[in-house]
Amino acid sequence: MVDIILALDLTDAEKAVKIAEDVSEYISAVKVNYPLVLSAGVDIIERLSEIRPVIADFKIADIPYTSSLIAEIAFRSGAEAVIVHGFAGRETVKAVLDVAKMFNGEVYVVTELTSSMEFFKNVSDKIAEMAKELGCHGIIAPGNRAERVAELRRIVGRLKILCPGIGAQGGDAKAVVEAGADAIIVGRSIYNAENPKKVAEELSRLI
Ligand code: BMP
Repeated sequence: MVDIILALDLTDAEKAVKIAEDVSEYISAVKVNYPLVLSAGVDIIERLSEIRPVIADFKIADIPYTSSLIAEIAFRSGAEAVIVHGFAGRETVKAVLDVAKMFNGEVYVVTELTSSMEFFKNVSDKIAEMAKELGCHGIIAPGNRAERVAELRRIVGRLKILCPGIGAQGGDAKAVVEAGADAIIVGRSIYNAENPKKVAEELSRLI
């Protein structure tokens, strides 16, 4: 079973909540990122978590101490999972994992970005290995590069693989599912659609 995670990169809290409600039956979680939290406030996490579990995509990438503070705010606000940048190093990822354990939360590690491989080449495989070694819950892998999803799957074994980059960034949902994704992360293709519910329903049928 492959999940759809809704990426709600909106700046209007009411619109965000409405779309999450509209498509809730087709999604397994809502991913919030800076655009929504910085405009609506961190309380939006709790509000959305009444609809579906929330993944706080703060792409934490700081020193371990600061990273643990960010993770703690996310979990205290009701997030079920946080996303951390693997390039920040294992001490940072470990610090976030320690906080997650206190909240029974999950940690997902960004291996490489969908938008650029400029500095990730030769690094992302090592990040994936680290995520597995440390016992993270999963990784974020590029849904617009299905061949990389397949390679990263070989590295992380049974860890979860969540893939953004579907639709608006050119990725094909079916191809990443065949490559081994556990979930696709979809934003603009759903929330900018005239009928978000219809798009979510079609995507769920497709995968
Ligand atoms: P969209 O479907 O509108 O392209 O949104 C993709 C979402 O996934 C955004 O929230 C973005 O921050 C996130 N994301 C990404 O696109 N590529 C990555 O490599 C990692 C991400 O978290």
